[in-house]
Amino acid sequence: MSEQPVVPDRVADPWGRRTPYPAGGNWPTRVDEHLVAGVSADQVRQWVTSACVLCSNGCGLRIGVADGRVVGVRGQAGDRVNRGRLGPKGLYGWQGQQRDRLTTPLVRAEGGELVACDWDTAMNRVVARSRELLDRWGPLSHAFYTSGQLLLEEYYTLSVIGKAGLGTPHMDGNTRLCTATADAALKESFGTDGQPACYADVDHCDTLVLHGHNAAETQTVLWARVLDRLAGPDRPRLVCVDPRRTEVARHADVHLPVRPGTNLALLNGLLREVLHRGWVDHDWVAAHTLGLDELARVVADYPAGRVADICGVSARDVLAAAEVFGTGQRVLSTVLQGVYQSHQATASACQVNNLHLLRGMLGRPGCGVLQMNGQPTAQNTRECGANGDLPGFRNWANPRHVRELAELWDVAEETIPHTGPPTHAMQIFRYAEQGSVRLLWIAGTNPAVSLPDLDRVRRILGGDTVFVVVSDAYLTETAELADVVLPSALWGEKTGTFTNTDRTVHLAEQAVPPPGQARGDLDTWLDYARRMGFRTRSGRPLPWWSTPAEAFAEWQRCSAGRPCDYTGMSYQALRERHGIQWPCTPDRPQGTERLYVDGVFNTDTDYCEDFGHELLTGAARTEQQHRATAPGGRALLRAAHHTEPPHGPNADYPLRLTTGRTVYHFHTRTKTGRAPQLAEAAPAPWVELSDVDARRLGVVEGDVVRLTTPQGSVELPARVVRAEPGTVFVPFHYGQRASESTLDGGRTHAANELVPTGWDPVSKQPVVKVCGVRVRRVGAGTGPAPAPELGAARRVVVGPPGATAAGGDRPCT
Ligand SMILES: Nc1nc2c(c(=O)[nH]1)N[C@H]1C(S)=C(S)[C@@H](COP(=O)(O)OP(=O)(O)OC[C@H]3O[C@@H](n4cnc5c(=O)[nH]c(N)nc54)[C@H](O)[C@@H]3O)O[C@H]1N2
Ligand SMILES: Nc1nc2c(c(=O)[nH]1)N[C@H]1C(S)=C(S)[C@@H](COP(=O)(O)OP(=O)(O)OC[C@H]3O[C@@H](n4cnc5c(=O)[nH]c(N)nc54)[C@H](O)[C@@H]3O)O[C@H]1N2
Ligand code: SF4
Ligand SMILES: [Mo]
Repeated sequence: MSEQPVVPDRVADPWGRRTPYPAGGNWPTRVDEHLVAGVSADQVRQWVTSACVLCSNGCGLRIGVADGRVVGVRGQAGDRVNRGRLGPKGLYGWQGQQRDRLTTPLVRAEGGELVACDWDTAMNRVVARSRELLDRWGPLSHAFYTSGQLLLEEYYTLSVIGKAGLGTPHMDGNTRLCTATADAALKESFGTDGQPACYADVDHCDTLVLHGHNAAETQTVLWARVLDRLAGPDRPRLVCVDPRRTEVARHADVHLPVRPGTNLALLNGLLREVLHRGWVDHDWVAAHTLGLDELARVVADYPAGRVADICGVSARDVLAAAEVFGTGQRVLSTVLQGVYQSHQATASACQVNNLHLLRGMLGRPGCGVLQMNGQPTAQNTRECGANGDLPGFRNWANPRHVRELAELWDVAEETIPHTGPPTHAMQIFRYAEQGSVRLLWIAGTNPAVSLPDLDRVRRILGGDTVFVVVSDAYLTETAELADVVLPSALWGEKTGTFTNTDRTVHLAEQAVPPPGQARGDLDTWLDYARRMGFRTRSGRPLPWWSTPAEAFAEWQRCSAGRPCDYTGMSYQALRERHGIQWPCTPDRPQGTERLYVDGVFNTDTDYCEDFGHELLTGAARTEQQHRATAPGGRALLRAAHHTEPPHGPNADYPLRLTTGRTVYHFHTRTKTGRAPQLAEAAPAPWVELSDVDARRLGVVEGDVVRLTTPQGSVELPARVVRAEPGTVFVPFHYGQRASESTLDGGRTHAANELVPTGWDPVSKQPVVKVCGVRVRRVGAGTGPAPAPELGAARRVVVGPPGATAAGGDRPCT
């Protein structure tokens, strides 16, 4: 055990030194620290409580402040999530906050350019337009598209403004692109959102199954925990389902490199084996679930041979994976974007829940499902209703839930939108395109890089049908298209809470003031509400709170009695305990490690968050239909047949394009692209081609290739990797702006130039993991592709720097 900080190089080694431990042991502490050059730990005047906001792991840390500026970070030794560790983004990413910041509001001038102004000018412009539209067109003219990266207090406040002030159902987060499927699958199977398992289950499990989750690159500290178990005395078995040869795949006992878009066939096949081989806890299933007969009937059609044909893997490996899962005594499964960003996303994610339900493998140490989150605060977007849902996992179709909120907010029930489902992000953009959404407020997201079909997104945002307000800290690709840009304070410049994947809530305190006139989003939205004059029935200003602490207290009231109950927490307790898991009530102040330990689920008709959907079509079920099945606390085994991806490969576009992440960058790189260590580690985009496809196309490492889909085409240097043929991967991080120094002529090479619009019928999550693509060689490059030399992008061949694959290179083991 070491509590002495180590000063690591997390670019060369993203996971750091091993600290092996046995099953049931405590994950040892290892404190990682990074201070800017020239500053030593004893020069740090203040260490401020916080947690990392560069992924959903939510690693506890402290922010080092000297001379009024942030000079470094140190992992929090006592934190249950990371025990002191930080990955590359956590250690270095914050430095990007110190460059190129917006310091004044901007408004679009007569001549079309954005010009600096003061807050009054900018807010007056927003409020004048907002009033005019409300008077003439009503609340449906307004939409909000926000984030999974703001703070709980901000989401809750926005949610109240949107639902009780304006009364618009058009509110969503970029969580729609991120974890809408986690949310949907948890509701379908268990009745409400809420993560059943927790990270401590890594300590106890004997088997791990990662579905479409490149944890090694996307939750590096979670992966370090797994590596420490793999290196310890009771090594758990590991199954990896991922088309690419990721770091996870390299460590796996069984790697299933499924074709993108075929998860459901595989999962149905695994379920069939589990049933067939009798790896089922029949008593538990009878007592705690509904729907076994239907599930058994559907999955009977997926023998291993058929699954192998659909997924492009060997039947032997399918059976081997089923056996590992079926014979494990403590199995932990994780699910992420390889499943969520696909056309049958919710149906597939539900099958992972089903695998665990069949084996009664939930709610015990080492047993459970992590329907992962991606963004640091995505859980709060969902629980506060900034994704359009009603706060506290309330059900919009349940009149009693609507009444509770109307009483809490002191507004008329009719004000709160509840006559239909909330409007999902892609539909909001469609309404903006058609002209019925006339004011679109975008905060904490960069859709001009992250949404599918960018050409269309730019046309919508840049057109004159919709007045676009952007709250961001940088002049992003999206902000450039706005009518008004509001400069935002970032992490460390404001105070509030957020909740990670395993329900751990952290307090993130203000360490330094924001630059120039930048402001926290809470202040911006409260300012808007005040200027609009929103009131409760009794005439109080709505919202009536002003500070983060007051907003938190209001949220606690709203969460009372719901699954995400925060009533037993306080800022002080969070400061002292570095992370508390909800539900946390006055009689359970320590929080709750696992949900559903008693096998009772949140499916009671009066309590559940949703009455469920037909998984294949997305058709919603009514309260009456739900009540008729009388789930009464039992989990629901939901089934569906596999279908081919609608935009999948065809004769013109024969390969499968999939998109995703590299370890060094966060999304559209507004922070990581400005942090020197990370920017240098992955300076520009590339495309990964399998060695087999590369040979067929006459492509060697570093050659420039053109990728074409019906949406568009981009040219990128090729990284040749060892992988099953047929799949092509492009990182989605690289838009136009954050790559100033590295891209030719400012052209965008964003993956989303290529990706068509489409979404899962239940969660409405856009499909960005599979579409058909054509690849052609354009010419020789200038050396190896600018891709990392580790993780899934690792080269098949290595040579001296600057060398191409031809001549003298040796195979990489
Ligand atoms: N370094 C880094 N870390 C991050 C982020 C980041 O931008 N950078 N973002 C955070 C966020 S918001 C998110 S949502 C998470 C995402 O974390 P992940 O989901 O782990 O990341 P992705 O790279 O999007 O996709 C994971 C894997 O899905 C695989 N895949 C593609 N198609 C399929 C398929 O059909 N089936 C299966 N089984 N797998 C498939 C891809 O090959 C890829 O390796 O990462 C979080 N952490
Ligand atoms: N092709 C393809 N597309 C994808 C994905 C993929 O795998 N492939 N993944 C999808 C997923 S999972 C995600 S999560 C999205 C991410 O997509 P985006 O959300 O568009 O990506 P970010 O770069 O994180 O954008 C967040 C923005 O918020 C700003 N910001 C940060 N903190 C604050 C704050 O406190 N206040 C305000 N106002 N602004 C702030 C940042 O500067 C940045 O501009 O991309 C999605 N798009
Ligand atoms: S694993 Fe995620 S939360 Fe932890 S340091 Fe890395 S980016 Fe931050
Ligand atoms: Mo995400």
